[in-house]
Amino acid sequence: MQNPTLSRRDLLAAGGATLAGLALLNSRFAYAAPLQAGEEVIPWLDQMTENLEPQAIVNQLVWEEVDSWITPNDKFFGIAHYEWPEIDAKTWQLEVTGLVKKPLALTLDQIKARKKQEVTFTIECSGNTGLPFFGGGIGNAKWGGTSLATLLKEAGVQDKGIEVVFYGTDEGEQTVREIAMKQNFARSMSIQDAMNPNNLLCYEMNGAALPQPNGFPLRLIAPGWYGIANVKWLKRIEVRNTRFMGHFMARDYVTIRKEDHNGTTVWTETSVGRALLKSAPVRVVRQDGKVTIQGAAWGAPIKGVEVKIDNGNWQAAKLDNTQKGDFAWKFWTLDWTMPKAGEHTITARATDTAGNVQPAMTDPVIANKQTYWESNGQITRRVKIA
Ligand SMILES: Nc1nc2c(c(=O)[nH]1)N[C@H]1C(S)=C(S)[C@@H](COP(=O)(O)O)O[C@H]1N2
Ligand SMILES: [Mo]
Repeated sequence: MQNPTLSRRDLLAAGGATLAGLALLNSRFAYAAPLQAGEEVIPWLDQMTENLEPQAIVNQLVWEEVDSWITPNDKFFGIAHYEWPEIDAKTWQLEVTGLVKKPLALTLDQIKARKKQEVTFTIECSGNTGLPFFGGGIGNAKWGGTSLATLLKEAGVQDKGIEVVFYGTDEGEQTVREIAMKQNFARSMSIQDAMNPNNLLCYEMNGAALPQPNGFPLRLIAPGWYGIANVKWLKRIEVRNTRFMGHFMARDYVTIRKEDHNGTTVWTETSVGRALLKSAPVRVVRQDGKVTIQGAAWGAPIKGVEVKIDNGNWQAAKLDNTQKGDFAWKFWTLDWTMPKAGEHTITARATDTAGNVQPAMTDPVIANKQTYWESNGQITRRVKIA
């Protein structure tokens, strides 16, 4: 354990010099494993992940090592802002409280006895690729659980209820105006968003019991939302009559941006919520002298991906349509014919079925963003062809 007290927050506060030092701790790039027999991975020259431990971010995805569409549980990233609670499922209960006609308290067995529903969903931390050492905050899993909307309907939301708050078991202290508050990790949604039939009270991940780092015994899975909305180690769901302004809604995970309004610059602060269209080159491989660029695209139903090598034209990548799911990443490939020896850049951009195009890094929506959240700009990686 290199640095037992180093938290993500410390890292962010520490700034550039420390980050450069931390980069030296990284060693995972040496272990890039071939995807298929005979395939040789040509490693990226640029670094996207660093294994800093123990800390708030664990087990980052190593892009070069991705060898399945489903990310195995033991290779799935994990994030905890306060602590990693160990919960005894025998004594644990989920409370449904607040402005409901019939408050509920359910054991894990009672939740598992309800109708089961599954969704394959690529969960990405909204901070992913927004920081130099954090590019592996993403994974794709098949989540199993029971419908949140059905449970809320059973509890019966009162007419004055407008907001649903999800509280984790993990707690920490937040200070606002010198008032120190001990509070649970919490995020909220409007009633309408909470009632989306895709939302799961999830107890299963890739067919196994939800692992402890990913929220055992129960977590919210909100397909189409960034990681932060998917509250782990759930303990209480509460319906309220005002918008909820907890730390992770209103102070952290807030995107600060300069926007143009009729020629004047206005500053905006928005809470991180729905996932955004994004793609990334996964790795470059060589087999029998043939070079292929492999990648992934996610964040919205994907219509296409284009790839630009150096300053060349955008070329259409081939989508792998064998794996389906509007909330899951799509893999793609591009044959790289006759690459010249030397260093190259590879940039990917995705288009969704609604026609939106993933923004360039220079697009004002990205360039005028002052915080690292929601960094869905086009990703460029560097590679050297021998
Ligand atoms: N209770 C609780 N839930 C949480 C968090 C947390 O710190 N506490 N982190 C969130 C963040 S920032 C992300 S990106 C996702 C990550 O999910 P994973 O750890 O299963 O990959 O969990 C979210 N749910
Ligand atoms: Mo996150």
